[in-house]
Amino acid sequence: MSVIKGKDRIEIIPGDITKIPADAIGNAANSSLLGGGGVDGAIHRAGGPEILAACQRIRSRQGGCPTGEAVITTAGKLPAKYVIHTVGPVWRGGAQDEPRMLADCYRNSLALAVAHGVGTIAFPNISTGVYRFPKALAAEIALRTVTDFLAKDPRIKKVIFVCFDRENYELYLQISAELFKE
Ligand code: AR6
Repeated sequence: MSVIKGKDRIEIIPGDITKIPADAIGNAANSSLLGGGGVDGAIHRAGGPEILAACQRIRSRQGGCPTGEAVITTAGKLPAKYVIHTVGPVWRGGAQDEPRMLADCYRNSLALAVAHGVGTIAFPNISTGVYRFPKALAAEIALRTVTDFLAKDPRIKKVIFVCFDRENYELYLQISAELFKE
């Protein structure tokens, strides 16, 4: 019997996550859930006001989203079905539990994806823009956390890391080659 391990279900591509027709795309949001710049701004702009309206309903229910946690909404006009909004940690030097909080973003997003029957999910490089998380460390955490999750849970069929900037794309290729070498 062949066991499909985590790494076989991971893809790394350059590009814009708003264009990806996955079941779900991740958003690097902030705890207000009211939108912002970077990938968050791009998702709200391209997906239209339905996404913000859904975020506002979540806010009135639970008052925002704490760092490391995730919430799910419609993807509005995007080709994806859902947006999973997660709040990455702001990098403050690394001694404030930032690595664990970043891993929590990926784990909690994947758990929410599974709960909604998502088969394919695309992630941006959470926290590596405005929140200044060092890109190489963030890539290693993202790849390790997702691979570990996939190895234990067969329900997610594919995770696509969508790298908007060339530096992240090259780091993901390089770090995945190191992590996954036989
Ligand atoms: N598709 C994929 N990735 C993108 C796109 C895109 N269209 N646009 C940017 N990126 P950032 P953060 C990449 O700053 O660091 C927002 O204002 C970008 O190259 O979007 O988690 C929120 O509201 C970078 O690698 O998110 C929060 O306040 C990555 O997305 C705050 O920024 C993350 O950069 C969150 O900061």
